[in-house]
Parts: sequence; C-alpha cells; structure tokens
Amino acid sequence: MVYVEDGRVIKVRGDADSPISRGWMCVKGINSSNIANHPQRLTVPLKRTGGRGSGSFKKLSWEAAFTEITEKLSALRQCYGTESIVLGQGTGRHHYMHVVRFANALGTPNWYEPGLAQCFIPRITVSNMTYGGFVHADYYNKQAPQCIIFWGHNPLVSSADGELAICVQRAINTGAKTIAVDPRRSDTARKCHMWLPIRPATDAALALAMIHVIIEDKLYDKDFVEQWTTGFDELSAHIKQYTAKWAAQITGITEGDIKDAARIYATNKPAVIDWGVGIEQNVNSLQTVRAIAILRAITGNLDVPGGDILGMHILKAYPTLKEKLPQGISRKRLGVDEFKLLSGFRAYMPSAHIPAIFRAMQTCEPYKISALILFGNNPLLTVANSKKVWQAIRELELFVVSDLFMTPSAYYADYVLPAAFWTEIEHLMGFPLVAENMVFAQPKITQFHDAKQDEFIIDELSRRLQLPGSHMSYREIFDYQLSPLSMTFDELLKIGYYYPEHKYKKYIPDGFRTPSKKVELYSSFLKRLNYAPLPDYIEPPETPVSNPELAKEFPYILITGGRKREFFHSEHRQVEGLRRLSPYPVVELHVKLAKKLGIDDGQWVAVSCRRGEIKMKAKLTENIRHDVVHVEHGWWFPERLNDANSFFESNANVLTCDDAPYDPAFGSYQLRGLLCNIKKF
Ligand SMILES: Nc1nc2c(c(=O)[nH]1)N[C@H]1C(S)=C(S)[C@@H](COP(=O)(O)OP(=O)(O)OC[C@H]3O[C@@H](n4cnc5c(=O)[nH]c(N)nc54)[C@H](O)[C@@H]3O)O[C@H]1N2
Ligand SMILES: Nc1nc2c(c(=O)[nH]1)N[C@H]1C(S)=C(S)[C@@H](COP(=O)(O)OP(=O)(O)OC[C@H]3O[C@@H](n4cnc5c(=O)[nH]c(N)nc54)[C@H](O)[C@@H]3O)O[C@H]1N2
Ligand SMILES: [Mo]
Repeated sequence: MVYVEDGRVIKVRGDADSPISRGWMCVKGINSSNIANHPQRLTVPLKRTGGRGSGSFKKLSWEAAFTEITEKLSALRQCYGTESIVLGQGTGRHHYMHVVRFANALGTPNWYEPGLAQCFIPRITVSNMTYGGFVHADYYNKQAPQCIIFWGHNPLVSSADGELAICVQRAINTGAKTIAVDPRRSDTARKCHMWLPIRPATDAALALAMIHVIIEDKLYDKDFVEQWTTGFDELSAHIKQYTAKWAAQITGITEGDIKDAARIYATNKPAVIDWGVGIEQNVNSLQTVRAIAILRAITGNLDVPGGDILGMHILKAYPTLKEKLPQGISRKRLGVDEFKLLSGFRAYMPSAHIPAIFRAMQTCEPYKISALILFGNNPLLTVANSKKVWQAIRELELFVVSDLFMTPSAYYADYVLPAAFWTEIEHLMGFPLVAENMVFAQPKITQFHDAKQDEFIIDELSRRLQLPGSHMSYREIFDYQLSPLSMTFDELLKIGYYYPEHKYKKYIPDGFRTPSKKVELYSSFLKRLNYAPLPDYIEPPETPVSNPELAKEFPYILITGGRKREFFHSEHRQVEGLRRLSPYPVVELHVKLAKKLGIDDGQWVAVSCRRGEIKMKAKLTENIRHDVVHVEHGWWFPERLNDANSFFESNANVLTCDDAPYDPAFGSYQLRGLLCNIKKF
C-alpha cells in the first residue's frame, strides 16, 4: 500500500489482502519512502567532464544523452564489431529480460549478471535437465511440508526468489522437522531442530552420502523411482563409494548426523529441500546442485502437495529475440567453448563469463571490449576481484551506467542515467521466479524528477539504433506474456494479481519435460556435453586440505555475503533508516577463535587472503564453525564517494577469486570457501 502526497511517496506498508505476504513487509520495504525521496538520488542524466574517477559531471538532457550514446555505440560497433559492446545488469530486477532482449537485438553475445554462474543458473539449469522444469518449496498451499532442509540458504533473512520469509516462517510453525546445512547457525538455522555445520564448499560430499544412506537403507520411493526415473541402477552402483564415513571426514559433520539427516528427510513426507546460493559459489556448483536435486527425486517429493513443486508457467516466455543473434556472433561469446552451461549453445540463457569480460577489457584478448552499458549493477562491489574490475573499466571507450544513485562503479562512467524506483515503474511479475505460479501487475504511482524506467531507456536506444524488435514497447510485451490468460496488462492492473489454483503431479500423464520423459538421475545431456553424468565431489582448490602450505599463512576458511535484512547487496548504505541498523561492515567469527587471536567484540580487524586485505568490525558469536570467518559483502561508504580508496576498504570482493579453476560447466568462481587470516589492527 503506497501512500502518496503531492506526487511523493510518503509511506509504504504491507497489504493485508495480499495472498502471499498477508500484510508482512521487510525493513527495506518499510523504508521505501526514504529511498524514493533520498536527497542523493540521481535526478537527471549526467556526463563526465573531468578525467575518469575525477567525479566531475555535468547535467545533460535525455535527448542529448540518447543522441550521444547511440552515436557512440554505432561508431564502436562499426569499428570493433558488436561483440566489443558488453551489456551488464544486476540481479533479477524488473528489467532483467529486457536487457537480454537488448543484447540480442543489438547483436552482442556478451551480456552478464553477477549472479548467474554464482547464483541461480546452476539451480535452474540442473532442475531443467533433471526434472524438465524448475522446482521450489510448496509453502503456499494447504498441505505444509513435514520436513524442510535449508541448504546453504537463509530465507528468513533473504526472502529469495520465492521463499518469502513470512511464508517460510509459517511453514516452520506448522511443526515440520527442520534441518539447516550451513557453516553458520543463521537466523533460519537457529529455528531448526538440527544444524549441520558443514565445512564450506563441501556440500556435494554431504549430498552424495545422504543419497548413499537412503539407497542402502532402502528408504527411497520405489514406485516413483521405478515408474518415473532413469539411471537408478547406474546411480546405485556409483554411490557405493560415498559412505557417510567418507563424507564425515570431508564435511566435518559426524557420521551419525549425516545418517540421521538422510533418514529424517526420507521418512517425513512431504519434504522439501529449500536450497540457496550457498551451494553455488564454488567450483563444484554443478555437481553439488545435481546431487541435491537427485535427493528430491529418489524420495518421491517432486510435484506433490507440500513437496518441491514444478512451476505452472502461467505467463508466456519473455520474447528475448534470441533468434535474432546470428550463430556466427554467438560463437564469439566469451566462455562459449569452456563453460557450456553458462555461455554455450545449450545453456538455459547464454551469457558471457565474467572473468573473461574484465580480462578482455584489460588485455584485448581474445578481442577488444570497447563499451560497457550497465543497468543496475555495481561490479566494483559485486564481482569477484574488485581491483581487477577497477583497472579494467578504466580502459573502456564508452561506459554508461543506469542507477538510482551514484555508485563507486558509476563514478567511473562517461554517462550516468537516473533510473526509476519501483513506485515509478510499470511491471508484470511472475512469482516465484522462474516458476510463475501467480502473476502480479504493478502500476506506476509516482514520478521522481527526470528518472526513467530502464525498459524505457532500452526501448529508446533500440528505436534510435533501429534494432530488430524496437517497434514493440515493453508494455506490448506484457500484453504478449499475458495472452494465455486472455487478459491485457491494463486489465490485470485493475485486479492487481492473478493466482490460479495449483496443479500437482503435472507429469501425469505425459511425463516430465526431459528427453526420456522421466527424471534423469543419470544425465545423458551432461554426458553428451562431456561433463560427469553422475555427481561427484572434488576438493576445492584453496582449502586446508588441498593447499596446506597456503593454510599456514591463511589458516581460516572465508565465506562472504550472507544476506542482511537491511541491505540489498551494495545498496542502501546511504539510507539512514537502514544504515542505522547496521552502521559498519562486520566480520563474524567464533568466540573461541577470537579469544585465541586476542580479538574483542566490536574491534576493527584486518581480514586478509593471498589477494588482498580489508577492514571490518569483529562480531563474536557462538553460531559459526570455529574455523570459519564470515564477511559481509557490498560495503562502501556513500559519505566518502570522493575517496576511491574507500571503495576497497571493506569490500569483500577484494578477497574473492576470479581466477581458474572454475566450475567446469558454469564457470562459477569462488566467493565462499577460500583461505584467509584475521588479525587485530
Ligand atoms: N563476495 C560476494 N559477492 C557477491 C555475492 C556474495 O554472496 N558474496 N553475491 C552475488 C550475487 S548472488 C548477486 S545476485 C550479485 C548482485 O549484484 P548487483 O545486482 O550488482 O548488486 P546490487 O548492489 O544489488 O545492485 C547494483 C545496483 O543496482 C541499483 N538499482 C537498484 N534498482 C534499480 C533499478 O530498478 N534500475 C537500475 N538501473 N538500477 C537499480 C542499485 O542502486 C545498485 O547500485 O552480487 C554477487 N556478489
Ligand atoms: N536482504 C537481502 N535479501 C536478499 C539479498 C540481499 O542482498 N539482501 N540478495 C538476494 C540474492 S541476489 C540472493 S542470491 C539471495 C541469497 O539468499 P540465500 O540463498 O539465503 O543466501 P545467503 O544469505 O547469501 O547465504 C545463505 C547461507 O549460506 C551459508 N553458506 C556460506 N557458504 C556455504 C557453503 O559452502 N555451504 C553451505 N551449505 N552454506 C554456506 C551462509 O552462512 C548463509 O547463512 O538473497 C536475495 N535476498
Ligand atoms: Mo543472487
């Protein structure tokens, strides 16, 4: 419920009539008016006047901004080819698919998002290859899950992708058996019956052992396995080596706990595995996600009430114009041959490999990257190896950023465009993400100075560049997506949302949407692409086990980026109502480790690794493994925007790794499970 006075948002509160939130709202939502009317918001387009990083900009009209940017894009396209233009965006915002469409229309294979390989694309791709559709926990219907495993996931804080905290809390309250797999006892883990404090990045080993226990103990769903899966015999033979004893040594979880967790999950039905980003930010992301995906299938928890359900997909897929991108150009996508499930032709939504993009900006290998156009992305803070990103973006011939605020990344741009806040846009949203079991329409309510909706900015650039598809506005796309419901966007706006009754067991009678029409425990798809068709575990490259020499200098295991309620990645540090709740960048470590190192609660400390060092405030806790150190990500100081050093001072991605090895299929780099040290200043 948005309250408006004189055309300004003055208050936002939850809507008690919402079928999902029933009036609940997070602290960022409650602060919406403070964000919308923030004095530091960008109000007009800006053009850089001084040197890169000088911070000197002048105001520009939209007309001049559009004209100059399109002229420059045309010239760069002529000179270096369209592949030299990179489009970037942040995580799942309203304009996500529109940026993909823009890339295809423009004819560049190179677009990126800092999640993808590190977030969600492994879960989406693996669900599709294994079950023929994306799954999510059934928190929204009558039958509640009887068992929930939160795996590398803290939805009571993050409310990610369709697991709204309030719905998760309701499901926990029904008395389900709950298990958290997390090196930290997160807010969600604290509500669980069982906490499995796993050594970071070893989740595949735990999942493999759980499959082992379930098969050995014959706790799998025999009917479902027989009728609806392929490759069970191969899986059973393959899994014999992965005993609970073997996994206990690797994960640091006791053999007894591994067996208990497997048995609880297999015998309390319906059960869900609510998985998060904690399983994807390492070099085993494909096989970790695959092993967990298999657990759901062999226990028959797929698409049943209160289980892990497949999406209804009530909207038509976004018309991304992928057919307009010539094959010859797709072949030039950075990462195309190496990371087939991120950048290759068989990828779910082919995008470029981020480390290759920033490397190419610096080295012109394999070719020059001349331009970077960003819509809501702050790569200096959110991409691994911030210093490399910083050096790379200074080499660009054209750098354009659309954002709500001036950010460290935008500070180096040639053009900074004022983007509209959510109360200022029109939007059609399927929920949960990638499943679309319901759909919401959002009206434009307010206008802030000259801010414009990103889709509009893209449409205008497309029109001026005479790109394919530019005759179709984003609003017409909403109508097209809604066509299966025989409804226009205007009609949906009147009713607000559409929420049809959920259909279960959609695989009866026609089967799952995989080539075999069954759940593919053994993946012939992976085999054809030369990846292991059955999941395995490889020790990550930078751990006390794989690199004991390095561990002498950096003896602790670093994890980064556990979400906080008050911030969204690098956002909101300038919003007083939110910053007050969390004024400083925090590193969490165990009280016992702190005692050993002589570190007090609230003291500033240096967290270092072989790539660099950052400064954080220590928070001592009992709720973390003794050998693990957790740093918050996304930290910069809007109050010190003129001091470029401050962009790196407490930036977790100074510590993270953009170097090989990567996950072989997705190219995921490591944001969690690296070696670090921590010292008093
Ligand atoms: N070390 C470490 N790094 C991480 C992670 C981690 O766990 N650890 N997580 C990774 C993950 S999973 C993700 S998804 C990425 C997220 O990475 P990003 O999406 O880049 O992160 P944000 O800081 O949320 O967003 C970038 C900018 O978008 C702007 N913005 C917000 N709304 C809009 C809008 O409507 N239009 C426009 N134009 N701009 C808008 C914000 O002001 C902000 O400056 O970070 C990744 N980085
Ligand atoms: N308030 C807020 N909400 C957000 C975001 C935000 O920035 N702020 N970001 C959004 C985005 S883009 C995403 S991707 C989601 C992510 O949301 P979640 O999936 O909930 O992810 P995180 O909170 O980053 O991490 C979940 C847990 O993984 C644990 N973890 C770290 N390493 C490992 C590991 O190796 N194994 C296991 N098992 N666990 C590990 C961490 O301790 C953490 O508690 O949140 C979304 N929601
Ligand atoms: Mo993400």
